[in-house]
Amino acid sequence: MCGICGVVGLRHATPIVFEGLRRLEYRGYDSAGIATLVDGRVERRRAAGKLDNLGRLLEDNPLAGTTGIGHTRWATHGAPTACNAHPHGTERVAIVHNGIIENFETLRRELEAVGQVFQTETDSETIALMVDFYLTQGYAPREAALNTLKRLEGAYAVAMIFAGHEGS
Ligand code: HGA
Repeated sequence: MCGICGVVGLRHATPIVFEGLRRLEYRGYDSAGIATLVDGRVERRRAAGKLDNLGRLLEDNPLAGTTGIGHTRWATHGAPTACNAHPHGTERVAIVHNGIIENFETLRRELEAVGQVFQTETDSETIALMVDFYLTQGYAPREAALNTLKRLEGAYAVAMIFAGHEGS
């Protein structure tokens, strides 16, 4: 079962989020990832397999920033690959998701029709690309998130970070 965690703080976020994911390991997972805001930009690191794989990736490619989200994934939609690992997102937003979006196929078709390009096989990426779509339409992050949540069917928990919005 997935685990999600996030931090908005003054200290380096990655070690805190990583420790949060360690504490969630017992739930079982097939891949893991972390996204932070670095100088206002969304940056992600994701790895298939054990958290140690993500740890090695982070040693080679450290992730700065004081705002971050993390995820341990137990795949329901899409193979357990690094590409399908959370966080999902664009240059404007990154999200982690626990649960299943029952109506993701409908939402995916809608988003593709307005030009959003999917990179994964997951139901979760629909959340990221719908929030991203609303952001491009001029909605503020909170409104973009709320508009998106209204469209989701299923059971879920989500955490999001927004480019240029540290501390929220
Ligand atoms: N449906 C998402 C998240 C899976 C999950 O919450 N597992 O416990 C996915 O497949 O990535």
